[in-house]
Amino acid sequence: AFNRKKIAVIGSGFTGATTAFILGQKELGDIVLVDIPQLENPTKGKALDMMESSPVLGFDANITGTANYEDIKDADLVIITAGIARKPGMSRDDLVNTNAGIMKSVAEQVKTYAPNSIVLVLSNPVDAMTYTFFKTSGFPKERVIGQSGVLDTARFRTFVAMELNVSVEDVTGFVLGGHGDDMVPLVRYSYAGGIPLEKLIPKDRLDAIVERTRKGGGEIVNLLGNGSAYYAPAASLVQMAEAIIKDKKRILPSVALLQGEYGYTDLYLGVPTLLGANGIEKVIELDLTAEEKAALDKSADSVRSVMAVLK
Ligand code: PYR
Repeated sequence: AFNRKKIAVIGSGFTGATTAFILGQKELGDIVLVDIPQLENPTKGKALDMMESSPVLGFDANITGTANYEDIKDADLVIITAGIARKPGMSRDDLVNTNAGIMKSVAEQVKTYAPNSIVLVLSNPVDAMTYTFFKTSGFPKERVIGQSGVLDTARFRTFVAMELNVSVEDVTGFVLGGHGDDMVPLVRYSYAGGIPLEKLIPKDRLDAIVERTRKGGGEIVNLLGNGSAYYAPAASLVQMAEAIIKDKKRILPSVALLQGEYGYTDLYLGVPTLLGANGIEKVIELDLTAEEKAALDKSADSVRSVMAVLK
């Protein structure tokens, strides 16, 4: 029999719901949207509302809402968006204690009901939360993956396309490191239509784009006034989900467990990876200049100091 993939989305807030909606539209599988018992009815309502859009938009996917983790049984892919979001004035790191508690309880449930799933983590601070899921679940590292670089690169690509007035599709970007203000956008590896950006954009403008990318999450937090970004984060999760579900072997940045790569050990950090049916099939290592490595070290130190709060 040909079965649709089963995708569980944990957390039915703006990000989780948007993710489910895009997954449905792309017909990547049947979707179970999960939230806490106090939100059971709103979660069921959002799922049913999405289902009712499917005849109009023209997609087939069962989308259901639940507060019962048994409903994620044998999911192929689990996407975790659960947790509180930051408000203006907060950094992602201010969320660490609250969201670590949530992440541990989610990890126990996923381990019980979907022990063979591949897991994508979005909850912030994402590097530390991905590590928390990894430790709590005992899943192999290939199957515990965080999302940050696809989003950070998407922001970079957007700003470059706006600057050059060219298609976003022709712009590639490359961001390494933790999902914080000291992430490392690598201009040297970024192109528009195959042309290095350094040949197309003056240095001061490019520096400004790098800076805006670093603070891109905060820019949205300040504009929204009460919560953080969700459209671009959801789209980024779906791109990673698609790479895995369709075994596309895409080279995308992931938050991956490093065991020696880039000189770091026992640390989840954003690096280029090969994503396919087995999850992270490879961490791609690059030669970095001394300056780039120093920037990455600084970002890794920031992630470690957040992790230290947890221990
Ligand atoms: C961001 O918008 O970058 C988040 O981390 C939510």
